[in-house]
Amino acid sequence: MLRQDTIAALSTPFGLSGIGIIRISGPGALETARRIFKPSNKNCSWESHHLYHGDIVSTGGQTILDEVLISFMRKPNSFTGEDIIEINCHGNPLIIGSILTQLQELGCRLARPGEFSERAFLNNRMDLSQAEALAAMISAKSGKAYAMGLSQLKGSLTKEIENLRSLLIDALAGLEAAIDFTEDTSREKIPEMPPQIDQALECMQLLLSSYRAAKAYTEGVNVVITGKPNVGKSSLLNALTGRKKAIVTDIPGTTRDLITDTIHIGGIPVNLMDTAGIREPQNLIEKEGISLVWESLADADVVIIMLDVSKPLTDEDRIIIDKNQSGNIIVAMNKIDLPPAWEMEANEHLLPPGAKMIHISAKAGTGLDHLKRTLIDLSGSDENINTGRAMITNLRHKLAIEKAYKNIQTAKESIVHGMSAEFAAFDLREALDNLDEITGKKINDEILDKIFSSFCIGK
Ligand SMILES: Nc1nc2c(ncn2[C@@H]2O[C@H](COP(=O)(O)OP(=O)(O)OP(=O)(O)O)[C@@H](O)[C@H]2O)c(=O)[nH]1
Ligand SMILES: [Mg+2]
Repeated sequence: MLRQDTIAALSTPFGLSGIGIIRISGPGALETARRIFKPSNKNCSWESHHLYHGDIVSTGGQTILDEVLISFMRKPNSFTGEDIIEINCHGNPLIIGSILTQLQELGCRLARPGEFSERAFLNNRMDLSQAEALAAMISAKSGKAYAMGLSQLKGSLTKEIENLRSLLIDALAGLEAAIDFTEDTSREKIPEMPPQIDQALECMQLLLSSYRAAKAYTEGVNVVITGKPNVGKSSLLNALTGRKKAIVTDIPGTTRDLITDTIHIGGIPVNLMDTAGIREPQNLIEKEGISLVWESLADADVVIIMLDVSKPLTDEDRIIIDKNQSGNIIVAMNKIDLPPAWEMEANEHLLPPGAKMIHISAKAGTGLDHLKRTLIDLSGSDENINTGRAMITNLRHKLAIEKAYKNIQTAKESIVHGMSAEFAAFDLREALDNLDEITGKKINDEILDKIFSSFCIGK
């Protein structure tokens, strides 16, 4: 269904640059271009997918606003499936602003975030998972995340969902034969287990297990550094980032706020968070800082508990260890450049189960490579990940697959328990609906709006 209005937006970043690209999409795109563009060659025939040189002029035609290259992409062979005009003008916000104002005077509306992609989806140029892949590529924080987005844009996930759909449709056909039999004979026929059910469950398990590895590359790993005051948390943040991001002093309670920075280890974005030292707060500011630490610990993928080997263990250390008993934990024994005041070996029973112990000196830089490798090992990432295969990289898709998985399991159970085929058929249809949310075959407008409004303007 083609939209009636014509939209325009800058598709390149708003700032000083060599060129800026303004995109116009909709039924009025070509007519608008004719009124604003004065070709340098009189034979401008507006052939689709050709580039023309000339000037953008004010609507009266008296003032030249810029010298540009302009192209026309005739529907349906364009990104949105509508007529598109692209103006390559000079990248000065003043020029871009005046061209956009002219376009509005000629009846174009400024595009909302993601509106070009939304039109591409609504005009069946791509499915929803592909449109989301585009947004993910634009905001990718690592090369692998970009490659995963590209593979999804090329249809790897779409194909896998199609494959799952056909397995479920075949399974449904088998079950519906049993239902028809009952209607014909008034005798209940016990349905047989369609083999496609286990095949579908297996495919979905693979997809779901790809999510954790993909997430490390797409969203990064959230690492929180915690410990009592003065153990060297801020020193560690600075040592890992190579920047003086956090203030380091020998005064306990130096850090009050959460201080974050991102580094890349083996292509994985690692979001580091330095925190206030945990102890009985001595004032309101410190109290607020410490309550932020407890919140950030709840969202951490990996927690680094720092201990100072040069001073005896205290109750404050024990409280922090007690509060971090599960999850991915690294215990960083810091200040190994100083004489030790205690031996970890004698206190190993105090450590959280499964925690990795690493000896470091944040000041001297000792043990940091070991620490980085351990962070990556705990991130769930897979260096040899095949970014070309279908993967789940997006939480919305993961939740939809999980729902569909549950539907299929329920269908399987009702067949195992000899229940009427109608029950299993109902659950399989629910599973299909959940899968269709991923590609957008079936999705409500509110969710669509939410998805596209998170895209950037001009895409
Ligand atoms: N010798 C030695 N000193 C260190 C090491 N790491 C940190 N320090 C020193 O320990 C003191 C405290 O370091 P910070 O990094 O500020 O400690 P913190 O854990 O962030 O402290 P708060 O912000 O108060 O919670 C500073 O004087 C650092 O120079 C280390 O590996 N060896
Ligand atoms: Mg600090």
